[in-house]
Amino acid sequence: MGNDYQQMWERLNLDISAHDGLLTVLGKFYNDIYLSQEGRLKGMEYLDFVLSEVHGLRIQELQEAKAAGRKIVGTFCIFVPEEITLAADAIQVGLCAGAEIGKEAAEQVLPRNTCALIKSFVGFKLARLCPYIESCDLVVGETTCDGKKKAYEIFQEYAPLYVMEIPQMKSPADKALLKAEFMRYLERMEALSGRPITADKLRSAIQTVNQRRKVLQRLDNLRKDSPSPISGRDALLIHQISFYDDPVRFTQQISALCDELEKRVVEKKGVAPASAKRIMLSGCPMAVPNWKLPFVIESSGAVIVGEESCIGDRNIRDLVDETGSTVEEMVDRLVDRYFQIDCAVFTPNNERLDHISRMAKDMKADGVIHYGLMFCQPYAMEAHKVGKRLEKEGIPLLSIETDYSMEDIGQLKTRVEAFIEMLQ
Ligand code: BJ8
Repeated sequence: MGNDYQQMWERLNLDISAHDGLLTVLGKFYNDIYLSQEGRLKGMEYLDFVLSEVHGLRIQELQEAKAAGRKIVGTFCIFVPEEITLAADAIQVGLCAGAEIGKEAAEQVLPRNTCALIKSFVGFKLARLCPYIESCDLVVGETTCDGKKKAYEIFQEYAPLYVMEIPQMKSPADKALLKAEFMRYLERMEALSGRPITADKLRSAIQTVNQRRKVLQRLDNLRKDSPSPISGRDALLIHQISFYDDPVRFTQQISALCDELEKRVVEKKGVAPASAKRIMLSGCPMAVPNWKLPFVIESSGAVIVGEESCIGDRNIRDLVDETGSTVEEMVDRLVDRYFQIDCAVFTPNNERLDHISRMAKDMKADGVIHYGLMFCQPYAMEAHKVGKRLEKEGIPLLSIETDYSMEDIGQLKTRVEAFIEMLQ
């Protein structure tokens, strides 16, 4: 990246020297954690390219789309229905960030005991580090955890924010609330884009997003095989990039990568020996470039075979029924699908326990590592119930809480190595 995009970044009012610092750290991190892996799939070259251009070419594409009249919508949660965004001819991008770099700026306006994910997106905005946020015509927040919903009150002073109300329970009244909120969002998107959302457009958007989910399901299904044909780091990166890339192009590329994976499965060619312990991750989402724990796990000789997380299985598990014929019917089908999301902000949330247990068995995981971001109450509290359920099922669990700093990496490594040793 570099000079070619300098003018674009200046136009977006980024802090150029801080942004250069971010790209340098990101590049080094990527080299150490990704490019150092051996025997990677040829198809990963596309992901390497997208990541190397994540603040370059993709931002340029967004700028070109804006110039052609399309709107850019940023989100922080998988509850925001991308189908409605796409049906308004807008582009949706994920804004969750996984780096510590804006922390100081964030702590000027947020309490220090706020989870790293929230601090990161607020910090990226305040420190002028994120070309995605700066490209957005609308940023959609949601009433999920308390940290996020209160942070949006501050964030809206700096960005064009819209807040979607997400229920916290799963009664029929909650479902009706979600539908009302999806209809309100649909109207907001029509107003933003100046284009009506027709049944044809919504149907086509539903198909596009379903296709992307299906290809990611195919990827994760192939990880059930032993030896695992792809590293957990690479699979996580694919899930992460699904939040930034053009959905149609991404689906084509990952489909080709899955063809390659299928061959590996037939040849029994794995990224680690069949004896390597298989670990499933469960818990908070890991946004780019939060690769710390996956790196610790895989550099300790284990392989990650699944992510029970919003950047992972929770985002792709359910498809939208494509049979609706009117806009309202299709919104009902969307609500049916999104209402199944088992985020820890819901109470009770026992479906998640069932999913974790089923997924661990499907993926033939030897153990589960529950990943919580420090100060994330919903997932920290739920870790207790996850522990009890897995104990009953005889599945070993290690529960970890961490943030985006590198200070605890030695301690994490010791705990993870001891856990893997215990699985032998
Ligand atoms: S549907 S998981 S994307 S809310 S880690 S900010 S919960 S304090 S990210 Fe999430 Fe939607 Fe749920 Fe998924 Fe709060 Fe916890 Fe921080 Fe979190």
